[in-house]
Amino acid sequence: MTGKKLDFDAIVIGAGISGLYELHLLRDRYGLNVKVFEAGTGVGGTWYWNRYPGCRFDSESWSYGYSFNQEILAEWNWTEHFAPQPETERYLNFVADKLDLRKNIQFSARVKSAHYDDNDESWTVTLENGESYRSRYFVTCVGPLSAPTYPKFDGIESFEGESCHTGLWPKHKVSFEGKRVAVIGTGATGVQTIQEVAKTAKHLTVFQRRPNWCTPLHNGPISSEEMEEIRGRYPEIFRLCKETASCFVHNPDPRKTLETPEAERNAFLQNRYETPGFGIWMGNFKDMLTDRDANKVISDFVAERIRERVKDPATAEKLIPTDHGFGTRRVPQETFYYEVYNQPNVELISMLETPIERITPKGLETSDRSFEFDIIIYATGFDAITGSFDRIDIQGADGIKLKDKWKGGPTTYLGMMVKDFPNMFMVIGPHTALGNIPRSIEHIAEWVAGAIHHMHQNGITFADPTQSGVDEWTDYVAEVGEGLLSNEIDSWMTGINLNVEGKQTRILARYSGSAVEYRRRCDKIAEDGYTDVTFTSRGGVMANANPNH
Ligand code: NA7
Repeated sequence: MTGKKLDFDAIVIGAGISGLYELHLLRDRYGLNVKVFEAGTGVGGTWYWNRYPGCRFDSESWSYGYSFNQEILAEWNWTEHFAPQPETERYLNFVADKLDLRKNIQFSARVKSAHYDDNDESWTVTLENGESYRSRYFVTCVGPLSAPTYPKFDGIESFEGESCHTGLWPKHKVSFEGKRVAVIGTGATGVQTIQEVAKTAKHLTVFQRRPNWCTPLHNGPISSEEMEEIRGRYPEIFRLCKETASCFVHNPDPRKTLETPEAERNAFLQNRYETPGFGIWMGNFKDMLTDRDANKVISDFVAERIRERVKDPATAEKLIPTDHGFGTRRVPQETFYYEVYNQPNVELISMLETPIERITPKGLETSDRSFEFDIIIYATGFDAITGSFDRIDIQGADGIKLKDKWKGGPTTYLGMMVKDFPNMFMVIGPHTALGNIPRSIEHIAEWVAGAIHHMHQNGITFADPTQSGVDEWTDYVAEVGEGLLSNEIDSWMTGINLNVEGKQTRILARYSGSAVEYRRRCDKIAEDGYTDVTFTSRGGVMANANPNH
């Protein structure tokens, strides 16, 4: 043991939705000395970085905000059912002020490395500016979609116009008026960007590789009377989110798709198509995401809607996915997205037919044409789930690197702990329930804070999950993912990112079972005294809370 003084009880990385709540819990509920390091200049995480035009929720705003604080619920008014990014960023600033969180957050502080010290059971966290701090507990709140990735096109640096990645969007206003704009990528982000840029750009060229199944968001304003009515329903809304598999307000329909009479089925699908938000994805026939024939029914239904909405039949066909069924990749939610392709100022280029070969100083070249642009927008996604961990040099006991440990895919305990990375906890790491994410965040942040409090209170200085606990959890994550069509498809949800070396093979990136069962298991483990976690106190006294394990 070195006996060096620790700077903090806990260091948290990230001041997004997870980090803000974790700080509040550890500091205000449990009285710990906490420091948060945040790379941005403000709070918000995802909602700080993703300030691209058209960025907004796909979750109902009123089901997305924090549920733990009555004053926040009473005082904050959402103005749209699916709030735009500026409103969400304002909301998270409001929360940070309300809970007086800023004083424990160091901004513009990107973490470069985090190393566990076996000698005194602490973590040393080093920032890019060279500053270094030590703490007993180390909590990652780095977000599952926070490591933006660019395509590896030749000449990408040579472009003389303006170019931006949606996940690193500048704070200044980018005007598209009179400009020739390219958007590369048509995931959830690209779709939101495209429908916004198309409103003002002189010309917009969309470069699409694989098309996605997009469905209408049906956003609308919330009047002050309606907000009061929603406020009255908060207990009911959050209870419902606790009961659904995905933490959304939508529940799947238990009927079997093919056993439902055709007319009734079509009426239901039409109703789903007209329902705001993810009703069509999370609140559809239950077998749609597991049964290929059922999935084909809904895919055909949505394909017909695309054909109805896009005037040019050839363009419509380019927009209809043929390599995956509806809902097996993340469904982008749209507002007149397909109608954009009826506008004379918008052109769709299928990169499956004519791939981009290089970026040039004036624009880009595909296999059959060259284009000139004033602005190129990269809506090319993220090195998801493990990517934000990979970007930090995280080393556990005996200098083992997390990146190496997870080379063949992550192994975790409850998605919150990793064997040989003692005293490290993850809020939304791999193998956790995602869905309507703040609902999962609240639960996981509370579990993690509870475990840390347990350690702190009992003088426990070392916590590491057992190998058998990790194996069991990893097997369980695999088991609940079986039969789910989405796990047979390449997407960020299965850990694929063709722009990142080593991310070409599908992995078990997330827990794809029910969030209700996820929480039940985690809570039972905590109640039983953190089964399958080895606890020790400095000086060698075993402090395992559960004598049976
Ligand atoms: P996504 O969903 O990963 O989408 C990225 C898009 O960019 C997708 O259309 C990709 O095509 C395309 N892409 C990525 N790299 C390339 C290259 N090299 N060439 C051509 N096209 C490329 O990211 P989003 O940001 O839209 O959304 C991520 C999540 O954030 C979203 O699900 C929400 O939960 C929030 P591909 O499909 O790989 O052919």
